[in-house]
Amino acid sequence: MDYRVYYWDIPFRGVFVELLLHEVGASYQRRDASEIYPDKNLQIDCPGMAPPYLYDYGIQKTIAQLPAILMHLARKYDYLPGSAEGQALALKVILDCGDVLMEVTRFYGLQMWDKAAWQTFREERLSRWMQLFEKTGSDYGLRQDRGFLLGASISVADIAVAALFGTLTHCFPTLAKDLNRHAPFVAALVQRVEQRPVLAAFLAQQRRKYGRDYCGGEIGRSLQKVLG
Ligand SMILES: N[C@@H](CCC(=O)N[C@@H](CS)C(=O)NCC(=O)O)C(=O)O
Repeated sequence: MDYRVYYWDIPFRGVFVELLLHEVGASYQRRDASEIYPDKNLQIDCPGMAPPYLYDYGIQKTIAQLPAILMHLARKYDYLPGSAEGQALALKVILDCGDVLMEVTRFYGLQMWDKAAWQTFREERLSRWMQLFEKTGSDYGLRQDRGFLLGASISVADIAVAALFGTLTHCFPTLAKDLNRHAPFVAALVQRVEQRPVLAAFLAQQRRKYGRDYCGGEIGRSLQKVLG
């Protein structure tokens, strides 16, 4: 066994970690986040405020913060571009994904969505986020039928973008047309990544288990209400 992943029974942030682990062929056991959060938060290495957590058997340490987990795995399995610039950009893409998650959930449910607020967000910010990923991909050679977000080979950025937009459009199918309109190359990339055999098998099994559940709590219900 290579890793343990601690997360809730939802895809949201956990799917980023699990997709990358499947992509690189690492073995892991999924554990409920409540085994660490909140009571044992301070007992892990570099205490993390909230899940996901990754326990790495190789170093016998637990890592928190999704971007740190993805960068750790990406470095280990050579899923980063070679140049310093490319590596900074990969981290930037991961952080962008995290920002989108925060915005979609209104900073973890600080406020609930209503139809008007959602519509404004969808038209003004979500569309811009999509265009921004599309611009990055286009700049690095992504096309409708080929390529990756940051160059000629797959990197952690492709996995992150698939985890973000693949999950969003699966859970809220109406958003597929937004992605196709604002980021057609990214939409095609997400499909190509999701169709990689090892990822397709994992996603099929996860989607059977969770259905269209995206994130938890009241904000999850609020999203379903405006988008369902
Ligand atoms: N910045 C952290 C955010 C972690 C986070 O917000 N986790 C959520 C689930 S996705 C949670 O369980 N939050 C509970 C809390 O913050 O108390 C990361 O990227 O890993």
